[in-house]
Amino acid sequence: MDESENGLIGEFLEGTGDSFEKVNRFMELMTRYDCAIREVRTKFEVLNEELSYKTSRNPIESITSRVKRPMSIVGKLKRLQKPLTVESISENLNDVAGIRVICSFIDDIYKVADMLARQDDITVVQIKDYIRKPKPNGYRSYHMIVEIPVFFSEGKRMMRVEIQLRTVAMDFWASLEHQMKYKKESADRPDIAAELKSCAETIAATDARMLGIRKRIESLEKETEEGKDALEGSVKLFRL
Ligand code: 0O2
Repeated sequence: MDESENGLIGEFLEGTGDSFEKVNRFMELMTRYDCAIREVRTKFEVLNEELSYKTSRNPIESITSRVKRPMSIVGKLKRLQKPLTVESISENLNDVAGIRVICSFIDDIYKVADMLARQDDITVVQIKDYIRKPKPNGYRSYHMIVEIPVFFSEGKRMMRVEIQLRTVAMDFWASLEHQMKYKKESADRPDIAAELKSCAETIAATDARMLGIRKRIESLEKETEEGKDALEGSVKLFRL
C-alpha cells in the first residue's frame, strides 16, 4: 500500500472518530483484504501444483494481486454515490482485494475457476464471463467475485475478493489496451477502437488455435501410449 496515501485517507473519510482513528480502522480493513488475497492465492497455487504433476504441465502461468489504492477506493465510492466511511467500503465495494490469474489455455480458465468454486469455504457471489460474451470493445476475461472466511484474532470475517482469470494472450491485449486508453480521449476515436477490437479478435482466434494444437498433441500422445501398451500385451502373450 502507498504509505503517502494512507495519511491522506483520513481527510476524505466521513463517519465517527477523529482522522487518526479513521486511518487506523481503514488500515486494519486493508490488512484484512490483504490476508483474504493470500488465502485465495494459496488455493490457486495448490491447484496449480496438483494439476502440474497430474497433467505434466502448469495450467497457471502466473498470479498477481493488489489491494485497491486508497484514492481509487474514495473515487469509486464517490462515483457510486455511497457514504465515504470505512464501513461503506466493505458494504459497497467488491474489488478492494483483486487477484489476476493468468492461465496457459482457455480451458484451463474454466477448469481452475470451477475447482475453486467447488471448494466448500468459497461462496461465489458473482460471475461475469467476458470470454463467452466479450465486452463491445473486445475485452475478454473471466471475472468472479468470491467470499471467503478469514480467521482473525477476534473471530471469523467473510471477505470478498475479485478474481480475473485470463489467458496469456488475453492479458497481453488487456494490458496494452489499458496502457493506451488510460486517460487518453483520442483512444476512443472510432478508427482506433475498431483496430483494437480487431486485434482482440485475432488474439481470440489464436487462443482457440493454440488450444486445438494442444488437444491434437495430447490425442497423438495417447495413441502412442495405447500402441505401446498393446505391443507389450502381445509380447507377454507370446512369452506364455
Ligand atoms: P483496475 O485499474 O484494473 O482496477 P465494477 O467493478 O463492477 O464497478 P465493472 O466495469 O462493471 O465495474 O466491473 P467489471 O466489468 O467486472 O470490470 C472490472 C475490472 O475488469 C476493471 O477494473 C479492469 O481491471 C477490468 N476491465 C474491465 N473492462 C475492461 C476493458 O475494457 N479493458 C481493460 N483493459 N480492462 C477491463 P477497474 O477498476 O476498471 O480498473
